Amino acid sequence: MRRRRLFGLLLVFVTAAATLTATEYAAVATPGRDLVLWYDEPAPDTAEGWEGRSLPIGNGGMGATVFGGVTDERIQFNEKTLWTGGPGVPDYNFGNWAAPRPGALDGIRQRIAAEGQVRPEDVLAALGLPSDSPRHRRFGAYQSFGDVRLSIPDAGPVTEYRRELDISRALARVTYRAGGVRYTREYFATAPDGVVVMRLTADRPGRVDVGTRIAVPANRTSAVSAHRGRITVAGALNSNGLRYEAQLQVSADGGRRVDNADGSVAVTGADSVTLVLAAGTDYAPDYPTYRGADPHENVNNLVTSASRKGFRDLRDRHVRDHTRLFDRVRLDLGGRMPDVPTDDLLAGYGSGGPADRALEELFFAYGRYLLIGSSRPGSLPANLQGVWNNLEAPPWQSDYHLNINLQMNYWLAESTNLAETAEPFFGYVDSLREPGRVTARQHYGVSQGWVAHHASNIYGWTGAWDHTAFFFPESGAWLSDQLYDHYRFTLDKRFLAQRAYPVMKETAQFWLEFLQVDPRDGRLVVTPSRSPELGPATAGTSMSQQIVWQLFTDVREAAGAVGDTAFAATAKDILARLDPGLRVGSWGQLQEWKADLDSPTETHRHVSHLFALHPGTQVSPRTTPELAAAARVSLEARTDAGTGWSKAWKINFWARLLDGDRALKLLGDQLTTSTLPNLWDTHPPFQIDGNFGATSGVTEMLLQSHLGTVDVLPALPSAWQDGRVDGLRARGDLTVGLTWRAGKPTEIRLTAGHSGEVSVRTGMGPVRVYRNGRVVGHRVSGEAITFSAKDGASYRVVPVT
Ligand code: FUC
Repeated sequence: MRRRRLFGLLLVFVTAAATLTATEYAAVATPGRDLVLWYDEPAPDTAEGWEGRSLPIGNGGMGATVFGGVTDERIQFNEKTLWTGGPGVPDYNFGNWAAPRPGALDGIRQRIAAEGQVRPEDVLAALGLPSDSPRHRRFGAYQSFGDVRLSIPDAGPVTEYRRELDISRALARVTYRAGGVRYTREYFATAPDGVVVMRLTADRPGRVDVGTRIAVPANRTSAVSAHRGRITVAGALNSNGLRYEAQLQVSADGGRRVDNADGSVAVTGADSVTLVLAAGTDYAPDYPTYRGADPHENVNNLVTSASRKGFRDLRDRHVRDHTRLFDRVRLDLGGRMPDVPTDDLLAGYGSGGPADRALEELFFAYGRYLLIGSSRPGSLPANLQGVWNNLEAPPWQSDYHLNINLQMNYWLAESTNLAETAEPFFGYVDSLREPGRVTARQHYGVSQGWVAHHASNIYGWTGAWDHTAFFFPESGAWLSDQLYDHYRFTLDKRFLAQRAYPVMKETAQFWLEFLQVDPRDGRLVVTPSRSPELGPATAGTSMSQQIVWQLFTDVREAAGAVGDTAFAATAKDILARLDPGLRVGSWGQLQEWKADLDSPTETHRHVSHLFALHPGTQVSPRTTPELAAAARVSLEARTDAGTGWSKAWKINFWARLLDGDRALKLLGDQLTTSTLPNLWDTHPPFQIDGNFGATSGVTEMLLQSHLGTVDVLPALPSAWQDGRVDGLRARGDLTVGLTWRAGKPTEIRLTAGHSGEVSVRTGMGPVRVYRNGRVVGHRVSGEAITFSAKDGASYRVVPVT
């Protein structure tokens, strides 16, 4: 409530006087007050309780989920590198054959040229991929590390129970009264110290009693010990011999601590107890062995040095680190957070009132929270479940699906000002090149470049699976293009020259050889190609062409920027001959295939042929209205139904179609039908891409820049009449804040990281541009204005009233 009043005050400031600086805004707005998920009961200690009700904390490499049981507390935890499969499995093959089989696709290509299409099974048979049964034995799966279990004596009936997750500070808390004592537990996963920290306190001295142990799944060897309050569990996975170790330091303030022979530690009569947990494996991201040092020393050092720091110091360092990222963006849609638990808030969504807006703000911010928690430099990227998995055989191995899911995980990274979180993603894409070169030769006889298919693990799996749905050699092109987008957002030439361009060029080299001339029209096409995960194998499937078009368009631009003129010319030549994958079909739809095969009743969750609309740049109502209209027809036909990530993608599509009301409708559908009580997205089951995709979608509603112009409030829903957002990023190294009233922007705040021309579609009519209170000249062209920005300077654009 207080926040709303302060925000009202803020709006008065903004409209009456000049803009506030970020610091002034932070001082009056007390952001974060509403950014709390809370519940009045523990999460049940069941699979459903984990999935739908436990509360996630993470530091990128490690994740943990808090159940909050009063007498039996479970903190399930993960570390990203604990995977079965890979080189430790005797006949690990990276998804390749023992011997190269170039020319494997020749017959299929000839048949497609003659007959137009073949069954996906035929492609699979031609490739003759070795089976990976039983159940992805070689590919492996991400593993639960284990559970920290706390046993707490029953202190009598519990009142005032509250379990919460403050996402603005990345702190989880459980508090309740029992037997006249208020008990509080705090939990956080800290990136600067590399550990998970928990503390139990009571408001009366000597009242903390707790038994502590670590339990690990049965699919590994394990030796457990407790010595001076340090629990150590170590062993190796049965699947692949990957060594693992977890240590938990139990430190009591007062009371008595006992190390038990079974590896548990008990504390009685303490004022408080602090627990510090670290975990690791001997995984290393190095092809082809993927093994490094035994985890013991690192885990031991992390726990020892964090335990020395003390709880408050650890918490301060953690909150500083988290808020440095999290506080960069603030969104206010006019929400008013009611005083109800988050599961009730979610269940009550749809009234259209300020509680809906509050949930939308929270859900938007939660996507950023989850990305900060599951993707930090020095670790692997966020997988299908971020970093959180409670199973030995998780859905889809909790892997890296590359035919939309991993890409979607990072759609929000640049636009919501969390570029650092994409570092593990960039590193991962880069790491696929080495194994991917072998696969390019093995599967296709392609001598240059690399390829990956629809899914990968942490052990360089770049071959295709022995399953028809999974032929998707375009994944590398799609992934590489997100490295280029980092350059477009930051204009970081060094990143372009040293990181993005080498990956993009090598990806393009694969396509130089893989593309074939379609004998029917002489255009370059991908053959065989499929629309993920639907329909026959054909030549020139729309998504394949659009992805390759985007890659060569961006490679051409990038080659120009780094001075590789020869390759820029090659890319130009390919683009002149490439089928762009854009056709309007018989019922007005954007065709999914080169031939008009689309069924108007097909409602498949993948809407792959709209890649050109989002995340691609080929189709837009601003530049290609007829194609955009056709995209709309296709999207309508697919309906608003879909799994979690599918709805999230549709938010982005509708935003790119500039239809804010429909985008909000999809966001509402996602909240009501694809979101669990802990606000995790559910496919079903839990899959984190939908969280990330939704946050990206909300951002696309407020700000777009993919066409080179800063497009302000391009898809503002009529329900979001008044609002404010700060700290979003636009391509061109711009940080953008917006204020709007009655559905119209009233102020645009831009800070330029580079000097240069800035174009803004203001949506304001005649405007003035100010820098430090002085008017800056601008040109008007159509609905956009252009002015010259200076590196480091801030600008304010307001309507002329
Ligand atoms: C793709 C999707 C599925 C699922 C899986 C992890 O294959 O088609 O729906 O999301 O990834």
